[in-house]
Amino acid sequence: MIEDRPLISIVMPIYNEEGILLSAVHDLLMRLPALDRPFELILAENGSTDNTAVIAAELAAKYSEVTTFSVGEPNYGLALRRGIECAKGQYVICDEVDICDVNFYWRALELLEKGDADLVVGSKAMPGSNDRRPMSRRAGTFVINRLLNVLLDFHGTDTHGLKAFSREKLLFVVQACVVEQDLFASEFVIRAGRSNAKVVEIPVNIVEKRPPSVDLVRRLPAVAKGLSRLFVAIRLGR
Ligand SMILES: Nc1nc2c(ncn2[C@@H]2O[C@H](COP(=O)(O)OP(=O)(O)OP(=O)(O)O)[C@@H](O)[C@H]2O)c(=O)[nH]1
Ligand SMILES: [Mg+2]
Repeated sequence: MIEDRPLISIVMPIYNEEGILLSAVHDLLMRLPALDRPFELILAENGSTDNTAVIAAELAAKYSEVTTFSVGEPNYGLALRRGIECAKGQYVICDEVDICDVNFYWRALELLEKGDADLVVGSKAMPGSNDRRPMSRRAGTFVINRLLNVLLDFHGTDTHGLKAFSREKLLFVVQACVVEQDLFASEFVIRAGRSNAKVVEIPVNIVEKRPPSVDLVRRLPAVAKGLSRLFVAIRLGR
């Protein structure tokens, strides 16, 4: 039975994932009890054109720990943000359906619970990491990170993907973010780093359960727009 307030909220944006959603969630639900902490799993859907929303609703009906919502058009950042805002847990873990890395949860929770971090970022690009995605995706991550380093004075090695944080300490950062789509996750990490929060990167092993669902090239206009908006907001303060 779910407790009134879970300790951990796992927020997972989902979009056109009918191929792996059911098996990924079942697999995750089998492994989560080992954490020995009450949890909730929030499936944040928007704009899917396949059966993703229906499967998510069925999972929510079947498992008391699972909830789901759908918000309008495809928008990764908006889904993540809404999920974080409605999370009930003290700690929020952001994961992706093609990753579901419980090993990251363990390591991140240890840092959060000891007070050694307010935000733990799973880095695919720091020493010790092992990113087994296709070369084009790794190149994309490299280019985005260099742009964030140069344009936004970001000092870390990755912003997208696995994250865990104290909701109480970082909700104000989420609410200060101005971009949606893919760059929301980057803005969140960068703004957290510019606040007083303790941000710690840890290396992760990435093996995706399927190839990326959104074409890299089709994402470029939204990423370029988000980067210029972020430059104005963060560097020029407007
Ligand atoms: N709600 C929502 N979820 C999305 C959207 N796009 C992607 N997702 C979800 O976000 C997670 C990551 O999506 P992927 O397509 O694997 O993105 P990725 O290529 O791994 O991203 P990188 O690791 O940065 O290269 C998955 O759980 C997707 O279902 C979207 O528009 N809306
Ligand atoms: Mg992926």
